Amino acid sequence: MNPLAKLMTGALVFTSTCAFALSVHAAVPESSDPIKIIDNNWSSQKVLARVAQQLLEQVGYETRLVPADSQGQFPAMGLGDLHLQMEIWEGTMAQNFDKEVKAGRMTDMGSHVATTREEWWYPNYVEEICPGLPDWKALNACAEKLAAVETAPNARYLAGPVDWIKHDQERIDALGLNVTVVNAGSAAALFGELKSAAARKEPIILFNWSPNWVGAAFPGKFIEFPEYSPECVTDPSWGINPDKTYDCGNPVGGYLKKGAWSGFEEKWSCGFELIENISFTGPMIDQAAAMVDVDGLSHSDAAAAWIKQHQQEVAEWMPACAS
Ligand code: TMO
Repeated sequence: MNPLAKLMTGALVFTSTCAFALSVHAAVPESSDPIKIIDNNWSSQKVLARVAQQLLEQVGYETRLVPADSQGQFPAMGLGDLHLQMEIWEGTMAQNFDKEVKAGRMTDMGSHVATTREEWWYPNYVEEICPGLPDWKALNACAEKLAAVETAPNARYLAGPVDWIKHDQERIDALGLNVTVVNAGSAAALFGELKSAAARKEPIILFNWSPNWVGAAFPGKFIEFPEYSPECVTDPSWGINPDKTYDCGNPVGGYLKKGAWSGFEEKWSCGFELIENISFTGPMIDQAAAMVDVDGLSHSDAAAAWIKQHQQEVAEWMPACAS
């Protein structure tokens, strides 16, 4: 075969391969409707939602970030009004998420490598004020030392914003704790109080979680409540209080999942594959939060910097259909 004929045969094979590929896989994006990604109210979620957004846009999708609260987001995803959540925390969201998955309205897109804990927490110096911590049984004996003017003689517990439903009051009742819950207005307010209390070594007990940037900046511990079991929150007879639910702590080693509207896979199938492949480690989540809360980047700049820092993992997450 002369060189020209050879080239032409090659071109023909190339063209027909492409045509075949196109007839099997719809072009990306399969739909130009925007993928509505949920934007919650804590830093790692905001950054990693934008990481997902920037990666989906790289592949060719239209996206929107839509603010939603931790509980209302699930019925909205079930209805298809919202489409994607990158951080589903077992300790705050399992019940509402499971309900949508069981009804077939949401898809469980798998767990990240990272495991999670969401619990009452204190900076280490509080042990000097309340010996016996981290055991929860130490709390009542030092309630007055952990009190604030508005809670005395009860200890003050600084919880997160109200949409992070934590059932703190149920737990306080079930375990007979002399503690009053005060809700912070935002994650920034929560950790702002920690910062000023720690600067003056004042007692503080507050909600915290892991992975997060806080543990690296302020050494501290979670309070150890009776071990969590799913029956603890459904069966009053389970646990040390035979008449009440929530006589236990939050899950230790809880899951962190991705979840989507059940119609996502059919409508944006290549994007679905991409999200399925994504798996965050604990340190990846710590970094996402620290870029904003410690380094002061905006959420979208942090997402872009995060993607740069994790180029190798990102390349591995990109599915074949994206190229
Ligand atoms: C859902 N959160 C990480 C704030 O506990």
